[in-house]
Formats: sequence, C-alpha cells, structure tokens
Amino acid sequence: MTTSTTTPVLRTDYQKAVAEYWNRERNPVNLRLGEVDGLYHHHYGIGDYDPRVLETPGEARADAIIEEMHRLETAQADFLLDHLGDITPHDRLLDGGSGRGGTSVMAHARFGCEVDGVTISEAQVDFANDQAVRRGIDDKVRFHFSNMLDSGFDAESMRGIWTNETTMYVDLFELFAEFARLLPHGGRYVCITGCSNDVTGGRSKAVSRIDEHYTCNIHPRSHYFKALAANNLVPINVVDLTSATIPYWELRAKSSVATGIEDPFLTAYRDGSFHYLLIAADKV
Ligand code: GPP
Ligand code: MG
Repeated sequence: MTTSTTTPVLRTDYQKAVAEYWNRERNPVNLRLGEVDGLYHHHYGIGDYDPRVLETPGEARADAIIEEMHRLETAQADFLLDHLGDITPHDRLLDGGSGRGGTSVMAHARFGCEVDGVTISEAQVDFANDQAVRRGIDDKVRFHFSNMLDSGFDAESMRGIWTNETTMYVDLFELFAEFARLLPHGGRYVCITGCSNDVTGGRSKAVSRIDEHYTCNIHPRSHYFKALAANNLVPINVVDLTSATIPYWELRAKSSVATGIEDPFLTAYRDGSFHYLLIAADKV
C-alpha cells in the first residue's frame, strides 16, 4: 500500500470528531454480541428472530437475546457478501469503514482472498488487527488507519469493495470517485445503508435523532444513485431491507443492551421516512 504523504488521514474537524467517537466506543451492544463467537460487527441485523428467546427463563434470557441479535447481524453481513459476485482466492477486496473487522473476517472465510479494511479510528484498527492475528489470518486480512475517501491503494487493485453502514459519514460523490478508481472494469461495489426517503420530503425528526446519536449525516436515497451514476457505477441489484431489519430493532428494544436509539429507528422505518437498502453496482 502506498500512503499519501501529503494528505492527513483525518482531514477535517468533523472527521476528527467521528474518529474520537469510535476510538472511545465500548458499547455492550457491540462487545457482548462480538463475544458470542469472536465476530465483532458494527451494523444491524436482518431476518426474523426466534420468539422463544423472549421466553427463556431466568438469567439465561439476556444472553439468549444477545445471541439471537448476533445471529441476525451475521446474517446481514452474509447477505452483503452474497452480492459481491464470484470472488476467487486470488482477488482482493476492500472494506470501507471496517470497524472491528467482522465483515472482513467473514469475507476471507468465504472467499479465501486478501481483504484490506480501512477505518479512521486507530482503536478499531488495533482491535481488528488483533482479531486477525488471533485467527491466524493476518497475512491475508489487514486493517489500516486510512481514509476511505483517499485510501492510497493502487488504481484497479480491488475486485470488490463494500461499505457496511459507513457511507453516512462521507460525501458520496467523493467516495464513489475513489471506489471507481480502485475497481477494474467489471469490479463490484456493494453498499448496505440507511437512507432518507426523498418521496416523503425533508429529513424526519426520527432520522435527525439518528444523525445526532452517531454524529453522522444520513443521505437521501436519490443521492446514492446520482453519485453512483456520476462515477460509472451501474446498479445491478437494489434490495429494500427495511421490513427485514424491523424485527432486529424490535428485539433490540427488548434487550439488556439497548442504547436508546431503538425507538427512532423503529419510528423512521415504520413511518416510511427511512429505508434500509442494499445496492450492488458494477464499474463500467
Ligand atoms: C453503527 O453500528 C452504524 C452506524 C453508526 C451507521 C448508522 C447506520 C445507519 C443505518 C443510519 P454499531 O453497531 O456501531 O451501532 P450500535 O452501537 O448502535 O449497535
Ligand atoms: Mg451494533
């Protein structure tokens, strides 16, 4: 990897604030779930939960709910990886905003290829690299303190790129310009994101509360497609996962690790002002 010597990783006060949030973050909703099997996620879940976990007697109930939430988060990452297309062990993949590394570890386990993760949180880089060492995959899965807007990797070096709930921290036109540079012709980009609904007009109160909670800036749905088109990224698949993620939030609201952001998510999804989308696009 060639790292730019001129541009610092954290370019703006906003990016410094985001990095600080993630450097400090120790939420049980992420750490307790990660401890279930050592896959640490920073995204939400999809699919129906087993209602029997809520009937688990005594002290085992809280753990049963945590295990079930973790299963749904892992299902979400599997669904994302399903959309990367045919990836061989000789390919290389980029995880844009790699968090504690869960999706990258899963991608390597599935495809056997090299995976590079980038994040602007040094604590996340250290945590994720430590996970790769523990798994003995650190020769193939590496995490870098790097800005996905300016990753420093060579042009056309990545067969596939994904962002798992990270695009709300950046300008989409800048991001997709960088991804278009990194992908060869026919390379695939997969995005899972929450986006606001242009049809219902401006940002709803619930969406504003989500932005405030994570110091992010949720984009309208239309911005994704404008920014993809402007950068030669042609959608092949768009899946509305909104109804598939609602059960996760219902279960999370009943869990011992709820953070308080559950009601805004449920409100925004139910009132139609917010969607949970997967978008897969090919570079042409
Ligand atoms: C965090 O996942 C995800 C984001 C900050 C992006 C916001 C996502 C949207 C769809 C709007 P996390 O697992 O770190 O969050 P939490 O700690 O709440 O589980
Ligand atoms: Mg989480």
